[in-house]
Amino acid sequence: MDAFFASPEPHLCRNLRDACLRRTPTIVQSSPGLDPIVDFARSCVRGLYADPRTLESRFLYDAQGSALFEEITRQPEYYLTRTEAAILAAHAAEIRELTGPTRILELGSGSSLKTDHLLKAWLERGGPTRYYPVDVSSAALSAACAGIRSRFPAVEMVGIQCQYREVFPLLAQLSPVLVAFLGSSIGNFAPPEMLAFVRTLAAALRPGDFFLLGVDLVKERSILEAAYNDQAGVTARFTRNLFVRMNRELDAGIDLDAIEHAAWYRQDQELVEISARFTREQSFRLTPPGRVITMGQGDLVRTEISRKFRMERVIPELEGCGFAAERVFTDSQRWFALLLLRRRPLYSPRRAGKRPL
Ligand code: AVI
Repeated sequence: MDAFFASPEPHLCRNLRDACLRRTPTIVQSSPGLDPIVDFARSCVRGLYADPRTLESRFLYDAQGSALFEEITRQPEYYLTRTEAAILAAHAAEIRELTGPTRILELGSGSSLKTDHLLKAWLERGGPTRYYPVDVSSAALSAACAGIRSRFPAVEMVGIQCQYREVFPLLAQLSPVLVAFLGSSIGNFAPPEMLAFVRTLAAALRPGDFFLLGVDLVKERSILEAAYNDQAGVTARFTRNLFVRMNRELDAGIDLDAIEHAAWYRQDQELVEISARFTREQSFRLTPPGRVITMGQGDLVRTEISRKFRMERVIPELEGCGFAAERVFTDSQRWFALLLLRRRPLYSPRRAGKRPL
């Protein structure tokens, strides 16, 4: 397979190169940087002292959180996953037609189930199909790799356990590549973060490479609020799991019975805001660094935002970051869209006279 890789992430590169040379489905991890517990503790302290109180949503995806998220995707109210999967099923062959025989790298791959449609379309056209799922959760990644191994033994695959950005330095060497970022995970970024992410991705790709992006579209409040307040209470368990994790990893001793899930649509910002509400006053301490945090009755801690998009706004934004929209695929209700974007050449005629990207 691919015998290359050298980048600012030497540990990741070396492991990835070795994995590719061995031609075995392997999981490689990013370099051990900050201790994950210290990272989590610092982020929690920073977020719980901030105004408004906010926790970083990346910490929702420990092994339990990733499993709960998979359960969310199967809830009848959570239309996102099945709508996107149907779009992929209908258009994967056309996507393969448009991209040609690229490698596929999937950011935040989770269970990788929807990716089956892409892998099938790639395999059907013959030639090697190379797939690189990237996820922060090693449990989710191992399960996804095992599943793909059994469903698609012909796929050459290397799972990469790291945060999204850590993999960017490798992208140029994976070219020609299609980077898939599905499920509207981009909606979990605040607007400036999203733009920074897309710009960095564009800068890391070679001109002509592809970005397949799933975005959830603005729709009626009742549909959105139902999706984030499922009857079975799985989303509530997902939110509460962040505090379960604080108890387990940071010895916080939080009374979990005094935490309820709250999610509502903020039309002014076109996003679903997801929070944990403390129903009783309580104080707790996170170890390390051992600071006391006091929450009053009714206090909210925001755990996620989930932005909803309008095509007429998001496409120009993405184009301004260095991509050209090649094709937009959507469902009959226009609830969800899959955007196939292409990294523009560094000097494109469209930008003649403007600052080069
Ligand atoms: C991962 N992400 C796209 C989900 C969403 O819909 O924003 C996370 C989620 N949180 C609660 N339900 C789903």
